[in-house]
Amino acid sequence: MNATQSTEMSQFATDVLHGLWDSPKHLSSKYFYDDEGSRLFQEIMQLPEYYLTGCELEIFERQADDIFKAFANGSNAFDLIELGAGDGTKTAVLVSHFLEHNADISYSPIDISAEALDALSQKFNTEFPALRIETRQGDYFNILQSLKNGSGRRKVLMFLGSNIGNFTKQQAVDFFQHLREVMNVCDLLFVGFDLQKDPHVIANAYDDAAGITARFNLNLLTRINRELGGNFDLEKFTHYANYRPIDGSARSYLMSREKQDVRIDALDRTFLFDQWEAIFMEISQKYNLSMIERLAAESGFAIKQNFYDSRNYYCDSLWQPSEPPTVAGG
Ligand code: AVI
Repeated sequence: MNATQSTEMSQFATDVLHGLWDSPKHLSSKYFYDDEGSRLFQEIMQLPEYYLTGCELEIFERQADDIFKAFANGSNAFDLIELGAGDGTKTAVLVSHFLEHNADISYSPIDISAEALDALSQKFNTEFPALRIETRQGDYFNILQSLKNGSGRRKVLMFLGSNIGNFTKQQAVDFFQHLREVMNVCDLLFVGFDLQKDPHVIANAYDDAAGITARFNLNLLTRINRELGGNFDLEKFTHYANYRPIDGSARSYLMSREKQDVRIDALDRTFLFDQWEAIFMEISQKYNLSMIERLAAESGFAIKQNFYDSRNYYCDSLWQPSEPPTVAGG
C-alpha cells in the first residue's frame, strides 16, 4: 500500500488492512456496530448470561436518590452529558427521578449513530416533555470541546454500560485524560465498570448458549464482505471467548476452522489463514477497586463516591477532577 492509496481509503478499510496484515491478526470491536451489530447488541443485553445491563439498571433504580444527591452536590442545576448514549433506557431512570425532584437539568446524549439518537430523542421527548434535550452526533471530543464553556453551568459527564471495558488500560487513561482537559474543576464524571467476579459468570456472558455473541462477532466479517468486497465464508470461522482471571480481561476471537485464503477487493489483498489461526476481536476488561482508583488517579481524577449493585458485580464510579489538566505543549 502506498501513501496515496492509504489516504483514499476509509478509516475502516485502513484499520481492516492493518489488522489482518498484522501478526497476530486483529480487528477493532468499534466496527461491530453497524445496523445489524447494534440490533444484535440489543439482543445481547437481554440475554440471561449478560448480567451487566441488569446490574447497572438495578443501581439506578435502587440508588437514584443517592446518585442525585451526589450529582447535585448542593445545587440541583446541572447539565447531563452522556457519551455513547445508545437507547438511553437506563439513563431514563435517573432523569425521571431527577425531574421528580425538581432538578434543573438539561440532557445532551452524544453518539456516533444518528439513528440511535433519533430514537432516543423521540422516546425522551414523549416521556419527559419538559426536559431540555440536545442530541449531538459525532466524535466525542470535538463536541465536548464545544461544550466546555457552553452554558456556564456545571456538567456531569456519563460513560456508562462498561464501555470503558472495551479499551486497553492505556487507551482508558488517554481517554479520561482527554475528558479531564475539557472539564472544569466543579464538573463530575460518572463511569460504569464491570467488576472482577466468579470467572465462570464472566466467561458465560461472552459465550451465551443461544450463540448471539458469536453472531455479533461474525457480523463484522459480513460487514467487511458487504462494505469492502470481502469473501469471508462465515461457516469457516468460529467464535471463541475466554476470561483471564490473572489480569481481569475477557477476550473474544474468531478462529479459522481450516487453512484458507480470504480476498478483500477494496484492499486489493488476499489474506492467508492457517488452520485454527485466531483473529483477536474484542477486549472486555473487568476491574477491581484498586484498578479503578489507579485509573482515576493516573487520569487526573479522584473518586467521590462508588455505587454497587446488590451482588457487587458492577460499580458506577463518580469522579471529580483532582488537579488542573496538563495541557499538551504547555
Ligand atoms: C459494549 N460493551 C461494553 C460490551 C462488552 O461487554 O464488552 C460489548 C459486548 N461484547 C460482547 N458482548 C457484549
